[in-house]
Amino acid sequence: MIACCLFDLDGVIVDTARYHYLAWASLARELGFEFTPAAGEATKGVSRMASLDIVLRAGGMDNRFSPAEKERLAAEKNARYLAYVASMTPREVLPGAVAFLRDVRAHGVLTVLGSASKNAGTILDRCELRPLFDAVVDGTGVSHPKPDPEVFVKGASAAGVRPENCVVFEDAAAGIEAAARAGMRSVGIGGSPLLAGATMQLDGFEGFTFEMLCREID
Ligand code: B16
Ligand code: MG
Repeated sequence: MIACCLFDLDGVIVDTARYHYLAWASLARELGFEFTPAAGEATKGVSRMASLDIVLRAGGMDNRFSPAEKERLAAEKNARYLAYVASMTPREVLPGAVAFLRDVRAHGVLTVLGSASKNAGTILDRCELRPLFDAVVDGTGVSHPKPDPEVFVKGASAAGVRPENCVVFEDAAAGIEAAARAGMRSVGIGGSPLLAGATMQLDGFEGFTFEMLCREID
């Protein structure tokens, strides 16, 4: 039985993954190296500071900066990222995501956001998505980033649903691992081979329905 669907935000509901990448890449360029899209994959679903470490490692700059300098670099990246977010509109919600959220809710199943992002609230407001979620757990409310299961455990508990009755929708390997560690089934979104550990995979939500989900994994 599925009683709650938990959704990652970046790369699942909205395409902010490319804004994260563009902001990191421009920071890297300023530091004197190229941060490739392939290297950027590893930052998906990972917290801001852990992403910064991935970026610096890619440029061979692991031990170059003090903690205070790293805070400044992360703040600079966030400012660049927020410049993209500021002009987001509901048109940037990924195809089929709103229809699927509505369909899930029409079946009496709870919908919860489980995102690592500290900017999730801003994005939900810009894209007019808040009314589609029964609860929101984001980077402002968790202390252990994915692949730690905390964000999904808190989401399920906010919904009052047991983990075995939850399904997580994720575009990042760290999120699929977090779901498994929380004892939840998962749907890997986007077709990356890195999501092979998910219960099932889906290219995107277009044409996908709650009944199809139940048929596949329930
Ligand atoms: P912020 P998700 C994650 O969001 C992103 O995938 C990841 O790239 C980002 O580093 C992380 O949020 C933190 O984001 O800097 O906005 O706090 O995929 O878990 O919704
Ligand atoms: Mg994501």
